[in-house]
Amino acid sequence: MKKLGLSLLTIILFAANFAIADNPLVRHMYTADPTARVMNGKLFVFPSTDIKCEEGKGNNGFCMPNYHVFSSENLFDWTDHGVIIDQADVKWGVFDGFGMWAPDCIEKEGKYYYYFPDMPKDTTAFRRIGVAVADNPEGPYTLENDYMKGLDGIDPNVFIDTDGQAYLYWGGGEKLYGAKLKANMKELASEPVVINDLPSKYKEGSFVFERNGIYYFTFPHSPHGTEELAYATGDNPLGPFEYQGFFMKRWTNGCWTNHHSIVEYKGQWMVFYHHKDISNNEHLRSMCADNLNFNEDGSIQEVIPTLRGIGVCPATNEIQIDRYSRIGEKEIQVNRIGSGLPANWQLDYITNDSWVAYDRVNFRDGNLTEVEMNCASAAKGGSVEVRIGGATGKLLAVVKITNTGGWNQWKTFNVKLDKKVSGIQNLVCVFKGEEGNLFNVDWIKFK
Ligand code: FUB
Repeated sequence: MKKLGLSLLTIILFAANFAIADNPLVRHMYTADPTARVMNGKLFVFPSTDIKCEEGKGNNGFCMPNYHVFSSENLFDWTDHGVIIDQADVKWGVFDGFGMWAPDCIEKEGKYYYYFPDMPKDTTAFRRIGVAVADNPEGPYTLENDYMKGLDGIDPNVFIDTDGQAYLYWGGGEKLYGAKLKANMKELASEPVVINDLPSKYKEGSFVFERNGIYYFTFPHSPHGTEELAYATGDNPLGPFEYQGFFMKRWTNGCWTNHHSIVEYKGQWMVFYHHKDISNNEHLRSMCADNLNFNEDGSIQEVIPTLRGIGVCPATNEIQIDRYSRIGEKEIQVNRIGSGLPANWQLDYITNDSWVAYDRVNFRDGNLTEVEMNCASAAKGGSVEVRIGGATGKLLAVVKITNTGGWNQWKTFNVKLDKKVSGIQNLVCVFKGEEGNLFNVDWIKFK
């Protein structure tokens, strides 16, 4: 077994608090295939990493060199704990294969078991699955010297049943597989079985969980070309399962993959998934999350992906209202500010009487007295009615915006609040002015 020499150093170098939330969750790098797990009372997310491919590298257009881990307690501020496993650390893997596809990690008896696919040096398969073990979710992880025996394929997923028995699932193609794991979590304890009665066509990315005695076998599936998130249910971790249909529609704007995990945190179920929000390139993906709800009979309600995502935003943050929850009838465009990372967006082409709502802002105990907005305008400007509840809800303040010298010349405007506001509220900004485009908005913040 090899201790990761890189890990401690990279944890120290990269560990930084990125006060970001909404969707996508991480904006300073590309993250795909997120597995979310509750560990030590926090939510940890184990995604893969997308980078731009040099010619001839990686497979299927993906170049994936390493794994980071992220955590959050409030679902709003995410900490990047840095690289926990790099392709160069995997003894049995091609050191520059860029084949570190979707991973998973699970806690058992105080140890954290990390499962990942990599291209094997011995060329016996497209991908083999490796294991690394740590005392903490954020590492350092100790890698096994060799890959797991008796299986090959992509997208490992682990599930531990209420009786303590662990299962491994994997595969991509027409078939997905599962098997019991030994107590050491590093070897199969049973022959792999094909998960039965799933629809034909390409499937991958299994994610299994149990709720109220129902075992959910969830998976990305491509009956119509690109992947929708679908599920089947059963009474046992290895089936038989009955196919139930999709719970998240496929992307229709040119992102072939989706890959997800489902977790309950502080009483709310959520689905973590990926899209190409920042890059508009299906090989440079970004992880997102949204709430997920069940019907009385245990069926999963359709999840409609949002910009707003999960979590409560502190009113004192730079609130990115371009990640709005709702928008009025009048169109407002959302465009990137610059093209580099970390990604940032603006509300663009704002006209009179348009509005956006940004749900779940925490105004705490009501001691905030001022509002600030970062705006740009090459026109006359206008004003922003800062309200809570709805577009005609309680008016907190009116912020006057003047010409700043250009549509990219950003300036902060501020005004005292006319009314006190406390607790968690839905914030609404109603835009007012004369004809044409008024101003652009980057963020709003309370002091
Ligand atoms: O990220 C590479 C591959 O794309 C994953 O392993 C699949 O699940 C799909 O998301």
